[in-house]
Amino acid sequence: MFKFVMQALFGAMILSAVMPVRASTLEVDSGLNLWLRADNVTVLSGNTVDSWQDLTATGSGIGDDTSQDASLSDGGPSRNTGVLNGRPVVNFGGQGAYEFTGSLGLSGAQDFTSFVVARHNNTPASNATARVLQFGAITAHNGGESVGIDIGTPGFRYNNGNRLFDNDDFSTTKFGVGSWVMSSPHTYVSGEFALDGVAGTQTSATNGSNTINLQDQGYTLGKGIALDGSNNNLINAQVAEVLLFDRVLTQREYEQVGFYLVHRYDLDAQFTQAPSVFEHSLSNINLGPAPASVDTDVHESNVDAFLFLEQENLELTSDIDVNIVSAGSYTNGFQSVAGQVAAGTHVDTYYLSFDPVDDSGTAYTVDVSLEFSTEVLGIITGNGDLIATHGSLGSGLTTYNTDNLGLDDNNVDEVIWNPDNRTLDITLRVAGSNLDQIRILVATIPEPGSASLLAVLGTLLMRRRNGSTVR
Ligand SMILES: [Ca+2]
Ligand SMILES: [Ca+2]
Ligand SMILES: [Ca+2]
Repeated sequence: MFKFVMQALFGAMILSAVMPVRASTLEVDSGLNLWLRADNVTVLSGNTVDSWQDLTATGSGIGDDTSQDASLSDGGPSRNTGVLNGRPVVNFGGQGAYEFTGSLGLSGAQDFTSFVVARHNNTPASNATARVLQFGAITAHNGGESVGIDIGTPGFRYNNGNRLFDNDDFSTTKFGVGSWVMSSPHTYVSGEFALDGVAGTQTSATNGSNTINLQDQGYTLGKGIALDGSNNNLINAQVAEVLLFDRVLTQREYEQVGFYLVHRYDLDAQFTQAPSVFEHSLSNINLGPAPASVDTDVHESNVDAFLFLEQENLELTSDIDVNIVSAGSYTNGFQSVAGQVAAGTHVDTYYLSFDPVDDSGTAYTVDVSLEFSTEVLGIITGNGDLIATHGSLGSGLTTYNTDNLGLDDNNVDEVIWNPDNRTLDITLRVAGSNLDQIRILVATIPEPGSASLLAVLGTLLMRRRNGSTVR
């Protein structure tokens, strides 16, 4: 009731809590040219899949924002519902496949990263050249100017050569997440395959120094194109999702995409390195490179706070003074040191900033709820304590304000650290040209194998209680 009164006073009109929709979110879309999911297919008569929609379609605002939908080129594939964690798959029976002929936006000596979630219908050995994706010279079908991404014996095939891997293949009993990464110098040596986040071991390479040199003529899905233009390497497998980026992802981005797929399909795979946001309803969040500045009047909004990741997996080299160190409800004492996070602890640091556009003196209030995937260890709310830790805990990429920026003992600013040690409910009130900023230290996600994977996959979940749903 107190918050309702304050919000009414300050003009924030939305009263009800905004609960997030629990759905997996892909956090990496820069350079994403093609994104196919089996729940986005057009189904004609029976279960036959007529076309498979590219989720980066024109108007989506995702990735290349260009439609490259796959059209059925031969009969056969069907959509089977409820196969994988309740989600559908497209089932290729070894007879039908898809094509898109047109510009895909990849050409020449090209970096790329592709992810595929798939399972074989029969033994991989009997389908060794099964080709889930081929892109390049699709209409000219010049085999030297396209690349095949294979899931039988997994690897790359292009330009009269190949690089193949022994990674137990994609199974008939378990869906796997395959990833194919091509980087400079764009020879077979620089093509890397991994299954379920584990790097494959090369078993053979033919003409390994040949470089990739793509013609930009589209792609085939579930088959390859032979030199005479006929189909080859048709797959007999189920495919849930395909992503193709026109670049090499950072390690962090790679882990985030893997995380997304594992979470979406409830898979057993080792993408555990990066904290990530799977579900949230706030747009003002930045887990990529830190911003250049959070100084006064840079990231402004009258209704939103802004959160970004400052550092991850930072080992503290000294004890860090914090103003809140345990669960409770706090409305004052924000400038007092309440405890420490000990040297040697590995932390991720986040910075939350509220900076209204209107600096005239009108007061603005926001309520923010954060749910982290790991435990909160301490919160810095004091002006001097924030400034003292900009250098050690902040981002080296970011310019910070160095004066009045901590929380106030005015009984409006409030931090509720909930007993689960993962969720925070925070109220910030700012008037004039001031800022409310706090720094949050959370435990770094453990390395693979050191803790229950699914326990930490969960969420860094963010919702804004007094604002409209963003997505
Ligand atoms: Ca596209
Ligand atoms: Ca301002
Ligand atoms: Ca304040």
